[in-house]
Amino acid sequence: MNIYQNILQAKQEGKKLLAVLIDPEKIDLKNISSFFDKVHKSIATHIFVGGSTDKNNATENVVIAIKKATKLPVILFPGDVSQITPKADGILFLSLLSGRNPEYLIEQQIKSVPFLKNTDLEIIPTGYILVDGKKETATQKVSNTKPIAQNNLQLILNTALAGKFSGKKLIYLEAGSGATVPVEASIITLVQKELSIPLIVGGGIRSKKQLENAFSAGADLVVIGTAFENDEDFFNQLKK
Ligand code: 1GP
Repeated sequence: MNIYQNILQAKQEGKKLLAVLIDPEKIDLKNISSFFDKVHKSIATHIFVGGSTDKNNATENVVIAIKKATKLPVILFPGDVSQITPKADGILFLSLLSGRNPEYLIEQQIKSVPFLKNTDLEIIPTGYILVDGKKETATQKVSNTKPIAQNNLQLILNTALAGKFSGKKLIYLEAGSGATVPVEASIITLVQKELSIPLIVGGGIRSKKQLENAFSAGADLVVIGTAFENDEDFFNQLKK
């Protein structure tokens, strides 16, 4: 499976993608089969696994259980090096470009090499940009970085383009998990117009309308976590 090629192809065909974000600290593995029954009836195309922290080192077991429950691509979205497991299909190899903390720009990436180099994980270089979602998010606290204000369009755009020029294959525009305000449509449109590589958008999207707004503004792939954690019936609104 070539995850990135599939994302590129979907972008070329104008097919929109939806990732369900599973936080290993929060998922109840006892309910995993009924959870995936709902996922499979929905328009979800990808499973992301990760969180800002994983205090119980649950990621690997969660990924193993997910792989048994679905054929959708399972992609690590790790908060740090401890959340890397070879049992997934791929990994978003993230650099927190909106921040100025070397730990999340390059240190964690160097520390991850011994865990990555002998795996079959598809490694997808991803520029990660945190914008202000009007709530102090876990990403902000754990990474000890500040999000970019949503009215600072030029800085958001230049950060995304600096990521592209550095060779990132994806840009992930993030308002932070549980954000009060998702990334504004105008920002998505501006970045998408200039970017050409696929654009992921996430954080604070909890209604079908907000999902459609992000897609029509230009997001190629939207990530939703909290809304599914709070109410699995949300999948019923997103049926195929
Ligand atoms: C967080 O973008 C993801 O990193 C998803 O955010 O949990 O708010 O859906 P939510």
